[in-house]
Amino acid sequence: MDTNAVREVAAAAIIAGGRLLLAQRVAPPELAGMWELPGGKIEPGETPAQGLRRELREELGVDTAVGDRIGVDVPLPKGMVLRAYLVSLRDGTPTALEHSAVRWVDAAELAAVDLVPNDRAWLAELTAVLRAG
Ligand code: 9L3
Ligand code: MG
Repeated sequence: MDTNAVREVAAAAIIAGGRLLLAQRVAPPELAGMWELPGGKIEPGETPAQGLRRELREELGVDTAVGDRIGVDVPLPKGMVLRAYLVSLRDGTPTALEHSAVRWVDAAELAAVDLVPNDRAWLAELTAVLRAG
């Protein structure tokens, strides 16, 4: 078992045309139906950018470019940490391959959406980026 390394879960803030892409979780039961920034666990041997690009190919069927971090580190159970990255689309149309739906939201819609509790830590920064462009 990996006893030293902090396992990172990376989440993507994909922003285009002043809107943010959200994906609707199907599991676990307490999160099903809620919206999140797509992403997942970085595997040993992957950089966060490599792992997040892989997750976005698997979950959304898109090729992406991973940019700067945004917002705070969010502690998760079992010593994991959740981090958000600004991500741009390079190829493909985001499709819900592992979620029940995807949607694009503007700043006002983001404020009203049922976002998973972890991701609410980034609301202020996400809203600022959306309002800026
Ligand atoms: N998680 C929270 N917010 C997110 C993502 C991508 C993930 N935006 C949490 C949910 C799980 C854990 O991180 O507890 C692992 O994520 P996944 O592998 O279920 O996507
Ligand atoms: Mg995931």
